[in-house]
Amino acid sequence: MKETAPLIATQGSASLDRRILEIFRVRGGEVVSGEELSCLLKVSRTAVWKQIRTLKMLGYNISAVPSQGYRLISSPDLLIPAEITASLNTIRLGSEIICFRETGSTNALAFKLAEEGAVEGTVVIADAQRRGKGRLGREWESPPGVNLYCSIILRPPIPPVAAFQITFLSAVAVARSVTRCTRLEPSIKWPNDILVNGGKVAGLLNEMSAETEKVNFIVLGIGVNLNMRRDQFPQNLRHPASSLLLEGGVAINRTGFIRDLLMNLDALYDGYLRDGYAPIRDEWLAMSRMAGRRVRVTDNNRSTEGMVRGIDDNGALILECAGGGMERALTGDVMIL
Ligand code: BT5
Repeated sequence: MKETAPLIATQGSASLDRRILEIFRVRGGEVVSGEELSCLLKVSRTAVWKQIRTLKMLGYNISAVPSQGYRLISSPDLLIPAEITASLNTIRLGSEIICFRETGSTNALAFKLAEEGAVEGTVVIADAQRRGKGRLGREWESPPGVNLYCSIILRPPIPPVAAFQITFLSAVAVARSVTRCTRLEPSIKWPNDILVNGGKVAGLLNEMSAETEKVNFIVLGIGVNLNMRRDQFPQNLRHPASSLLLEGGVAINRTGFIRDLLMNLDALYDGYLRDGYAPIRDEWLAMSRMAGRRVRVTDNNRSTEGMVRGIDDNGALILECAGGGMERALTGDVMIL
């Protein structure tokens, strides 16, 4: 499949697949005739039949009842715009949703689209990534069919020094979704990991294009291990890693999760534009459960140990070191001791 070939094209609010699925949903499992579908959708019966055939190839179980019509029996957990936008209630996020069966990196693609002028709220999702990116040139393991890999374009009217606030905002959104979609208790590990029972279940990679005074755009890259199995993790991970399935014992519906995540991000972003960073910082601190813990921060070859006392207005971790002196860590990896 071509690098940029969408799984199903970008959703327009009126795409045929989405409208057919909506009709099936409203009818709640009833048979709908081809003629009625063609009337409601204002397309030919052949166009209806072709779209039904495409949906079946994607894994929708649609039965054709002779001389009566079609009935939707079950839907696959497919990351496609038609499913994600159903009952998606957002102000900015999801204005465009583009889904790929596979791509190199959703962040790389979203960055390119943003440079070409993609609107704020554009979401790029892939079922699998060949070169999923972590921070500092690291790799993000991205097998197909089990997880969420998405990148969201934002254009906040903020200076580049404030961009870290958006990273904190996205960590809070992911943690909220984990809480809502499971019975698990996530915690945020500075600066960008989401942990459950000490295992990393999600990572964030936010990339920015900026001028001296202003951000042009930020790409929020979010990878969440939803249904990844133990054998799908590589051996040599830096920190313990896990998935929501492994921790909670229950498979997570990917479409439901991304929908919830987009709604959380949207609400938090709207609040951020209105009320600023303080509420985000407070929620981040509450969810980080790091205050008062002893940690070691490693940045290149430098390592600092101390007790976490909070985060400052630049997103730096404030550490109280042996002897009582305070140190700030703005970048690096943190290990809880
Ligand atoms: C991150 O980097 O945690 C950021 C990950 C961001 C991934 C998303 S997926 C959608 C979007 N598109 C992209 O191309 N990227 C973003 P970092 O803190 O540097 O952690 C990377 C390290 O975590 C690796 O070096 C591995 O040790 C480990 N790792 C790799 N894959 C993992 C996985 N699936 N789950 C947990 N840990 C993983």
